[in-house]
Amino acid sequence: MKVIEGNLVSKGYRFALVASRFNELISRKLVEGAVDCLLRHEVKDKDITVLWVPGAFEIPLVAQEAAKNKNYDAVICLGAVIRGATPHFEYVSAEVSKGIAQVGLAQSKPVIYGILTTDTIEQAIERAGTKAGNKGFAAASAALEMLSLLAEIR
Ligand code: INI
Repeated sequence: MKVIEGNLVSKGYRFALVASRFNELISRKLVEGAVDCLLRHEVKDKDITVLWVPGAFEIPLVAQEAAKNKNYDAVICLGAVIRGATPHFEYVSAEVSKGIAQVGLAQSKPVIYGILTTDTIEQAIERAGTKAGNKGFAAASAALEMLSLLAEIR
């Protein structure tokens, strides 16, 4: 049996974080969590670029530009889509999920989905550095693992 799996060791990789200003209180915490994870896995500060977009809906386009760019090995998408009184949530969350998946496949690079989709602000806060951890940290960890796994396979 042969098992191939990634580790969390960065080998000089460069990361683009694409973050949404909408629900910025939450997004900033996700960015902080992702940066914390990367720095603690010995990624250099100069190898992290944060790209702010207006809202989650705009994330896929900028993620695509970043993924196409040879200066970035992985793209980490961060934001929070929180359900409101209208169907807006459904449209934004559907598009951002589909768009991020498409970019990763089209560019053959890790494009990580660190988007919270929650019913309430409280649920988002819980996942942005309080009792349910920090989804930004987990997204950065997934990026490291995917880079290592892809390097092994390739
Ligand atoms: N953008 C978000 O990032 N989160 C949300 O919860 C959200 N809601 O619910 O409206 C949201 N809307 C803005 C959207 O992403 C676009 O920026 C806007 O529609 C302009 O295209």
